[in-house]
Amino acid sequence: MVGSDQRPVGPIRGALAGLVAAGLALGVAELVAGAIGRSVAPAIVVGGAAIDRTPRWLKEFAIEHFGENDKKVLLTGIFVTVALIAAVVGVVATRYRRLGIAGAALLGLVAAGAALSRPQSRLIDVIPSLVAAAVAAGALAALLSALSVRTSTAERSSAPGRRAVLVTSGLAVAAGISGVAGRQLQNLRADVGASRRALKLPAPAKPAAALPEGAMLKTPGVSSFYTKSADFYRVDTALSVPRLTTDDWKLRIHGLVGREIRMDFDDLLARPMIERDITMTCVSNEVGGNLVGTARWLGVELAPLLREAGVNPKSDQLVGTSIDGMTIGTPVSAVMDGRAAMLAIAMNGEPLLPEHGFPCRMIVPGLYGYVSATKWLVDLELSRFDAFDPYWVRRGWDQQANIKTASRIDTPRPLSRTKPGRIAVAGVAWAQHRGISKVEVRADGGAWNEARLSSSVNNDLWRQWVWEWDAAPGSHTLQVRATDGQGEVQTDDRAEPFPNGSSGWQSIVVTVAS
Ligand SMILES: Nc1nc2c(c(=O)[nH]1)N[C@H]1C(S)=C(S)[C@@H](COP(=O)(O)O)O[C@H]1N2
Ligand SMILES: [Mo]
Repeated sequence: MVGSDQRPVGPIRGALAGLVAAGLALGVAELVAGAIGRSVAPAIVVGGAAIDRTPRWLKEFAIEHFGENDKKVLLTGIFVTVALIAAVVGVVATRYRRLGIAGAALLGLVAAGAALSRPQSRLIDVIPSLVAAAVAAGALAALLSALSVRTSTAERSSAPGRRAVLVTSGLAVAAGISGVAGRQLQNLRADVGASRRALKLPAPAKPAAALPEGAMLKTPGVSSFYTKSADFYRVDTALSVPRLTTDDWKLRIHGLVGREIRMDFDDLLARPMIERDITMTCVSNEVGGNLVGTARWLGVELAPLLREAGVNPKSDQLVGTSIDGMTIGTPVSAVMDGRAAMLAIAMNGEPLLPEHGFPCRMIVPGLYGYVSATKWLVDLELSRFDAFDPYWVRRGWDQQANIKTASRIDTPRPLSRTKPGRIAVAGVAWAQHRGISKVEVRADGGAWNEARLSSSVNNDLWRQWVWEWDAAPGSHTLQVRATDGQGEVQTDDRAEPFPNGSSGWQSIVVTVAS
């Protein structure tokens, strides 16, 4: 392949060529994704396909070690991997030009396959990855030929020729510009920030009840009664937050109904709104964990809407689908039994944050999020449990899962050191839709002591609790357990989150200095 007017390209320059070609391919793909208005850039679809296939132990490991940064870690991992492969491909291409160029194109084809494998994918989703394949191959070929041209200066030194420098740096700059421009274009096409700012929230027809005296404890260290939206736990499979504006939002209610309903956001806003304080919990929450939060939700009551559609009595599962293809199945009976099941548009007095489902999500008190809380909701299908398995059920989680009674010690912190004397042991307890009637705490396996509870607001909410402990020097174990509104004591049977939520009493060790 190396002709008489060419010189071999060294491995370092080959690796650089591979990196620049990959960068340009990814940048141009962002532009194309922006142009077609779909969040299907190669790294996003590969990451999404990886999430779909991640084994449970790895998912749990990621949640445990990276928490809400799990998506950043995954994307960083993808970019580092792509960079390594691109560098290797570039080096290979210095010796086997055709093989290297084919390898570059193959990377893009793999991404195209990933794009097609995503739920809710469309054929056009392969375009950014196919373009990336062509750009990667073309750019690598161009870079290698520029690098291998003999010039009069290059003949005398090992310095790269002018053309090589120009082509390489030009393509590198083009990579950066196209990537940034692509992101901008995606923002312009669906300006969620502007859509959120423009949304005027209607006043609720049924406002939330005023909080009674003593609904919030003032004990330092205890979780605040309302969780700030920005601090609210986030759990979803969306590698890039779906961009859905109120203008683009549409909802279809169909399936086992008498009359299909289609509505846009104005139709939704025109309906009477309810407002309700509700504590949400993720099924992946470990004993003592923080995948739980409380907010004031505003939305359209779901039961009257479904009644308008006319629910066929054969339907027992309501399947919500999000714009990014997540499917979540909720028992129709729970939605219709009078609880505050809603299509929420606001959280804590503001339109939903994009990460929490803007512009519309489902909320059903009492059920874990994976069976109730579809974010970026666009489709509701009245179906049957024996006819359709949603995303997490296909991965082995239970079809139905009520939130289990749980209690958590917020203060003192596990393994902390304190001074002897009176110490406030405090935290929160929840048993949504049954309510909390009692919380008990004990030290070192002794007698249970009843904690003081914050006043009850509604049975879909957590309650804060506090118990004054006379702490003597030494190492101590503190344990907590709650009793729900039906008199059922929280079980001490330890269970992992899989397949229907964790259980067991939280137990922490603290040291009291002498
Ligand atoms: N579209 C979509 N909706 C979703 C999910 C998701 O992955 N995608 N995750 C669910 C899960 S498992 C939980 S616990 C809640 C979390 O909602 P939050 O992130 O607003 O706290 O959203 C639910 N709704
Ligand atoms: Mo969850």
